[in-house]
Amino acid sequence: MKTVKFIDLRSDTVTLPTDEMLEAIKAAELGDDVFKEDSTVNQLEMMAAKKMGKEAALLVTSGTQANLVSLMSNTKRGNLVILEAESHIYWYEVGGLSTIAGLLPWLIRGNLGVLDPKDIEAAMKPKDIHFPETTLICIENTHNRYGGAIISPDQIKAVGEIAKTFGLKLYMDGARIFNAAMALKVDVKDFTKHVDNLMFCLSKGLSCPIGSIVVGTDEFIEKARKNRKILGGGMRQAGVIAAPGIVALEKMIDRLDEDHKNAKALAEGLAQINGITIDLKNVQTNIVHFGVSELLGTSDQFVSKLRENRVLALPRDKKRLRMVTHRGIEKEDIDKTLNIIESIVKELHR
Ligand code: TLP
Repeated sequence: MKTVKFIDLRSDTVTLPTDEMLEAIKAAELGDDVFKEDSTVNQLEMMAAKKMGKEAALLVTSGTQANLVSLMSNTKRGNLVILEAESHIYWYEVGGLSTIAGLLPWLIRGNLGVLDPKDIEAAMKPKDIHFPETTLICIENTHNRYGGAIISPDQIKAVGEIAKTFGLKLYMDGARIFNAAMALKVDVKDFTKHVDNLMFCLSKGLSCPIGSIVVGTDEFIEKARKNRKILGGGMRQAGVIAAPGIVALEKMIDRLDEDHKNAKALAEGLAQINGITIDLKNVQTNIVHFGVSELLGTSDQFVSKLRENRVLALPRDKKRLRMVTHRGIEKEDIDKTLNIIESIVKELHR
């Protein structure tokens, strides 16, 4: 039976591996990575560290594990961690930072995810018996809940400077950092040089089936390796995960530009449709957020309507939807999606 094709705009996590990735998995030299003997993993980790301009890297199972391992490796239990109020770590990672890492989140609202150094300064606690010790600031780039907004190298630098002033570490959830670099047409190191350590995902726009990578100093990565093991993330013949990761770093970064162009075309098309609200200047990478008017119903209802027409999206909140472009979504899928939305809107307005 032929499966019906959906235009899946829910997330770039739905991307499937390329044929070259599947071939690379077959051909990969494998070993036991807990003994550091999987040469394919070792090769990927070396490549990743070099690309990010850091000493070492560690392959982990997911973005969530990467963030948790990094939080644990940057702090001690009972520490206070400064996070942006809409951060993925705070919203979508099951509170692991508190339940597992034993950390107290201190939320600061940024401007499209960009923290103001003055707000960080104001949040700092004096050395006093009542307060936990603040040790870490986390930023997210691109910023998921702000629709893929970019934090520029200069903005990171400013946060890095205030972090240094107070003796704090700066960590970046860089799940989509290559999207940020592609959009600004700069080297990824322009961002990473201002943070102590970071993670990025292989399994999103880069199309790998599994995996994220934590990057930082040798000392930090050794701690991260131990914390990954505590979390049950020590893997054996993990070269089967690393092999597509190598293909991704070599071949999949440049094509992110296409996703950004498609996101822009989608956003511009949506802006023409009656009852849809969208802030075009906030569509900076591959994520598109848009609002639906009262007449079009709630975002859940609109998502269901889209699904009936074989377009998949996610509700961002009660009145807004999220669509994400990625490999496998072509310009013609964008045109089809816009046509479908237009006809749904016409029908609902009748
Ligand atoms: N984000 C997913 C969902 O969890 C919402 C998505 O579809 O966007 N950091 C950032 C900035 C992320 O966007 C995500 C995934 C993660 C971390 C976690 O990665 P995974 O899903 O691999 O645990």
